[in-house]
Amino acid sequence: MSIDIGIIGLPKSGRTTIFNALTKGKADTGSYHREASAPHIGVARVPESRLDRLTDMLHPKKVTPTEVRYIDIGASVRDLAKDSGIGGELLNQLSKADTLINVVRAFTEDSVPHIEGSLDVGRDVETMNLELAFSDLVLQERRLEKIELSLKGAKATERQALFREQELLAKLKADLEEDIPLRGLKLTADEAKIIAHYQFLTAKPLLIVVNIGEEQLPQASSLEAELRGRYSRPKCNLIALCGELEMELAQLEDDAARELRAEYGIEESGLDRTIKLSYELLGFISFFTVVSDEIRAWSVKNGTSALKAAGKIHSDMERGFIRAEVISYEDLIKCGSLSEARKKGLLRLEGKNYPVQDGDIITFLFNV
Ligand SMILES: Nc1nc2c(ncn2[C@@H]2O[C@H](COP(=O)(O)OP(=O)(O)OP(=O)(O)O)[C@@H](O)[C@H]2O)c(=O)[nH]1
Ligand SMILES: [Mg+2]
Repeated sequence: MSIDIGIIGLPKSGRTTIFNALTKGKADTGSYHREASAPHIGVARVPESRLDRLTDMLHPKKVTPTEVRYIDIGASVRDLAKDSGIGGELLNQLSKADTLINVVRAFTEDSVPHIEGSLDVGRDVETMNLELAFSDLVLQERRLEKIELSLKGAKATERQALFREQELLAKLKADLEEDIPLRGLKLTADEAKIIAHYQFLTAKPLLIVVNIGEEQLPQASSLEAELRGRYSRPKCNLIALCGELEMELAQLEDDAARELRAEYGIEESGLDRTIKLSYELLGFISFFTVVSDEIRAWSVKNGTSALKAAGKIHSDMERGFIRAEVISYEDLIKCGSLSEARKKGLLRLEGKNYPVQDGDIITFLFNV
């Protein structure tokens, strides 16, 4: 399973630079006319220091981290929403993303002017929010028209469901028109189910990545704190980083990157923070499995039961689930090995309803 993150933002905000940094890629930046039909897609491992530590301790033959897939669509969401051809296809890809990153430009570069002619983080955040809302409104209106048509010929049994959907869509539309993104709404489980397949863009968690220039790095944390105070919302957070420097760092070996980061006074890689915050927004946690010389990291939503977690690995494991043998990451590190942990009685047996905890090391016992 991989997690999909869609990268959006205004032109020349540094989207492709940040995509390259995140994926250690080398996609062309600064290209003025790119084929709208060819988004950049790249895969990166989710940085997970606990996985590294477990690897050092258990010396497995194989280590499998979780993966994240980044998509830099390189086009305006508003334009895509109007287009039903190639644009529709691109929008479709964006709709499949689990979460979005909005790159907002704060760097100055005279050779590449900002498309609006000036820098204004607040204005650009708002512009993207409007583009996302616009796209959702187009979808809602199309669906509402279809419902009207279907209602004409619908049987009594179908009408109920159509009315419920109509009512809900009208409510969401009114909220959007009041500038309330769907991600901030408290929906009932029933409502969430009705709209899940629309994959509305404003329903997705959003991380605003403010792309600062190198000269702003000394003030990066205070700037970030200030902007976060202003623009963070439910399921919407903000981070400030220098895309260009992060791209350079991403091409270096770990040690060299650490040294350079220290020179700039950057404590933690901006990329690691980006993915961590995206995970937080999604409410994702990690658990680990150790099976025949392979250590593997898995991502699930916080609150996932042991049974469903087993199903992530293999449907047989869910079907034939017996028990889960669980130890917390901290306990395993203290013991130094699984056999030592077993001797000390620290391996717990948990049933199918056990809510998996972040950092759990789990062995599933199953029977097929
Ligand atoms: N000085 C400076 N320049 C940057 C920074 N980030 C990006 N740039 C430059 O800004 C230009 C645009 O960057 P891209 O990453 O291509 O931005 P984009 O949003 O993908 O742009 P388009 O897809 O072409 O609209 C490039 O020339 C980058 O080198 C930065 O942090 N500082
Ligand atoms: Mg680009």
